[in-house]
Amino acid sequence: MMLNFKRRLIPIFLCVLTKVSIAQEVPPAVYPKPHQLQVEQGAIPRGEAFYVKPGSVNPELQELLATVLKLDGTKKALPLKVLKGKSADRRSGAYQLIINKEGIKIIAADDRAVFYAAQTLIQLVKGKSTLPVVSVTDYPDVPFRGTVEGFYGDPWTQEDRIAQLRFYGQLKLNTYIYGPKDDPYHSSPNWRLHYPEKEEAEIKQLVQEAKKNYVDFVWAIHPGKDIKWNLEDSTAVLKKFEMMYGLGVRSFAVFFDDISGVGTDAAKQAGLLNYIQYEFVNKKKDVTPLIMCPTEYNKGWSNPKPGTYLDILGEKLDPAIHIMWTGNTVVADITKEGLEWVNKRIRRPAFVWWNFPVSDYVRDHLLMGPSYGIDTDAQKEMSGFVSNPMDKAEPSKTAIFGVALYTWNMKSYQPEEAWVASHRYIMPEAAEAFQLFNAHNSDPGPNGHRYRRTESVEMQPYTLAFLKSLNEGAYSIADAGRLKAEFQGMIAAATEIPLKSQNKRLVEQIKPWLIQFYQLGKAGVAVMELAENWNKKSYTSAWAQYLITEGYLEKMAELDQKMNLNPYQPGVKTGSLVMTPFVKAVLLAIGQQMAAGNGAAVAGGTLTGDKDQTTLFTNNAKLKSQPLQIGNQSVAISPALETIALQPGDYFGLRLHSNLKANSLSFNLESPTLANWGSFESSADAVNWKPLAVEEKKGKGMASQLEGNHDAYIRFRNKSDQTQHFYLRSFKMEVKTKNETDNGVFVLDGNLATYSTFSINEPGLVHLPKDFQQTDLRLLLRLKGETVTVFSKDKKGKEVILYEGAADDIKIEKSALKKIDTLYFKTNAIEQLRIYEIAKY
Ligand code: LOG
Repeated sequence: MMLNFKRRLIPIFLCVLTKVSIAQEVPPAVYPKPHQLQVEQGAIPRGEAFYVKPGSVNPELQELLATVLKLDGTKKALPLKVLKGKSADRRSGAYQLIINKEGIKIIAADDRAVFYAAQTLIQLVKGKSTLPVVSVTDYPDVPFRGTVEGFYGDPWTQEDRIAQLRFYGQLKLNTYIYGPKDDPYHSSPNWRLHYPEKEEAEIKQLVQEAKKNYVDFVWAIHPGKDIKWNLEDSTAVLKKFEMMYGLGVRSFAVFFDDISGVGTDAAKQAGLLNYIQYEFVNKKKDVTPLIMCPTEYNKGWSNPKPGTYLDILGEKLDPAIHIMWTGNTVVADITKEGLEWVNKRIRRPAFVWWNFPVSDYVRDHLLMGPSYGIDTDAQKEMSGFVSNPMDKAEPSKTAIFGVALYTWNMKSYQPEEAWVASHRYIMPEAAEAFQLFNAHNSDPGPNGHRYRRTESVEMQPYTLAFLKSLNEGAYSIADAGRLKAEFQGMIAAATEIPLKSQNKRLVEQIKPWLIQFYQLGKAGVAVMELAENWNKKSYTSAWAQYLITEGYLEKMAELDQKMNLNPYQPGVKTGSLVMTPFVKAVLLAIGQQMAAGNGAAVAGGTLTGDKDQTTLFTNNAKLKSQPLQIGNQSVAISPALETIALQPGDYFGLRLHSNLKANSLSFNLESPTLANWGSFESSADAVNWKPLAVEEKKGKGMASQLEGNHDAYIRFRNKSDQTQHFYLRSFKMEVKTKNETDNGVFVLDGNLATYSTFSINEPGLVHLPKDFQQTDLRLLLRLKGETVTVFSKDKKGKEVILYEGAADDIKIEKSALKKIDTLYFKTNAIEQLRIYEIAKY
């Protein structure tokens, strides 16, 4: 990769030199892409001094322009003229920038537009020795563009937010909505209270920073969990807004998402918002239009019947107030048709709350892929578009960059192109490495919202082709080469990013994933080397390589247990859609071929994995796609963030793999009245159920007396005749393997994914079936340098040693196996050593 980069640098360097000599440089790309940018012949030297008529430009903007221009020219110098309020296009942010032999002219709709013209100018001259002769006509497609800090989990830090606001200014984003779910002063219990002094000072500072970057700092309140529809609470909201106004806030929002109970009443919500509109916004004069997030904020969760929630809002809510909308589901693509559907009901263009790249429902993943699935035909259907990002602010910039380009100039938006450009913009020091990392860290994995993203797009065809040929007993050199290079690229990228990136905060926030990515690169290189050796029929080195690959995968599993521990989706997943499964599939396929003996391909080329699986067991639509978290000794249903409604008779629980038995169950369903409406039950066949005794308080509790219960099904059921609401905070079972199985099962199953163990305390033993007694045998072990003694016993019970040593791959000749039906394994090792397979040579 490094070589590649250097090779590319040289021609660029030469081209700059030649261009300078004819006094014309190609201006760099401007982001977001201007609507019109015309470059003409000629250039003005950067050293040229410009004259600014005193008082004609606001001092802060003059200071900004002075970072790239000399503005100390006399009256005779070329003029820099700013004509504010003179633009034909009245939209906030619309500007014209004209640079030619007569000087520089900025014609702008407002101060924000002057600021944007300056941003364009800065990008045009950055790193250049001349000013181009250009004429730019530019304006935003979407009036309100930016982000909503609206996720669950650790809110962004002050530094993160300041860095974001600067990033927004440079990319012409004008909206930042402050609404972190886990700020208790934004939501319950403290939405009625003053912020503590420290937080007040921080918000003040943010408002100032936002102002400098022409970003509206929108402060949102989330009162719906415990609001009472009376004058006291309406006044409480108003009072809180007054407090925030006192800190400098001039933009406000009210969120009613993810609540249940009385707070969800559309007419009451509209009443409160209208009250704020009349008593606050209209009176203040300098407050921007209110924004509200409805309770039914996506099509999937809204009542389709005419005259219900959304229609009530549409009819009652003051037309000046914006209504947010996440699309057809919570996490969804944004389509013109989808927006048309809701706009009809709410009687205004929706203000889009795009739940990307937010990762609060898949906390073990990063969403670093392109911003795609947003309709470039939907400009007229939206009044605003904000992205809900990850709790990791810096890495979220990749997606936000795309949103900036999309909302400014929708028709020209190309997701892939924007994504590639974002890497150069965000991490110029290691752009290619960053892109490679991001390419393999984009899919959220299976999740309750059923939202998926493409991942490893470039590599996927190679992985498919390689696996196909492998399963046909062949080996594709070209595919292997490309894949191995990619895995080496991963190792290099994981090393290069922390070394070269100037953005230490970004590196810190993706660090667990970088560590995991490095391991994946190692595992990938090892598995490709295994394939190489296996193809060359060097079986012994192939077995060594098998163990090395497996070692890296085990290391990944270990890191997944140790890093990013959170109660929702703990762990760190990388390359989880394509590259990690690929490594595992190659290992499995070659392992199967090895176990089959003689390196012959398995008939038909298909793998016989274990069909039996632990599964979620439910009849509730909202819970159906909730993934499971399967650990070594535990199974949990991935927690959900929103309230869940359980109809009478609805249930959810787990069905265990036939090889597992339950040890204990722990749960937290956050319902104070749980005992009155719910019951825990177990069953062997999902037909006959018996009650399960639990200790429970306010919906939280345990069933620890599961000893002796071998039932495969455990569930929780709504036994009442009413719909009940609860939160799925946790539902977890500790499990044990039923270990009565004969050792021989694992060692003779033709599957290298299973194995038996032995140690100094537990010698091993394998009964050999008839057909294994008349042939040379190959023993595949993992000894980690320890010594094994393989022996049989004669009629008198005396040990007959067949092998003694530390080799992982042992051949035992047919001649030594006469009349032997049992192999014994012993060692002095304390650690458990493994017998993977006994195969026929
Ligand atoms: C929440 C939001 C959360 C997001 C993704 C909205 C309007 N509300 O399901 O806080 O970050 O989904 O998990 C939401 O999207 N609820």
